[in-house]
Amino acid sequence: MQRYDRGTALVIVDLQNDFADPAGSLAVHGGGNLVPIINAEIAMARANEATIVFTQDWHPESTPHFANDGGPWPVHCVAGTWGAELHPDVDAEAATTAHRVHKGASGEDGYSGFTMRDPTTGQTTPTELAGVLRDAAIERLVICGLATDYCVKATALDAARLGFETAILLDAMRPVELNRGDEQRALEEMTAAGIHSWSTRMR
Ligand code: VGL
Ligand code: ZN
Repeated sequence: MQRYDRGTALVIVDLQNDFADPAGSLAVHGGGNLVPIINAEIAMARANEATIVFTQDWHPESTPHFANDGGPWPVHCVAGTWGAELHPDVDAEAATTAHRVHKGASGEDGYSGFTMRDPTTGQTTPTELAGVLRDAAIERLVICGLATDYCVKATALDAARLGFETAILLDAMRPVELNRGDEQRALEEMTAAGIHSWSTRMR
């Protein structure tokens, strides 16, 4: 089965230095190993005229998302810093030409590429992602990246809710696993939402 075509988008979640580089402030174990795997997906997606989208965590210096301000996370992916850049080994053509969705720029702490959540009111607002995909007549999404139990999960659940036929690439994602079992629970939640679990080795 052909994974990519014009009606499909490859959504690469938060493949940024702070998550994917061992020196990143929220380094995900094995995150850097994903880069060559995801580059192969990018090549396949491009060869079959699929749309490619990167999401990027894009925080202000101070936000309730960060431990300094009462949140769960160390400072990471501050807009415009090294940590917020895509990993330098990401396919250069895709990194320059693919659409990028920056999330959190106004201090929102949502994890999904589709929605942002105001940390004080709890209100969610959409990002441009759904519009970008609809404008390109996308019906199917293949999602990978970092991290399985936060931004990949939130993005995939929103995608399914919005009616996209959604699959995740199990060997092209890694969990934060703040609590033991988070990865497993995330995978179960996604399966229950009708999201397909694929591997990059399936052709
Ligand atoms: C993420 C924790 C905090 C993610 C983002 O990309 O999964 N995790 N911010
Ligand atoms: Zn974040």
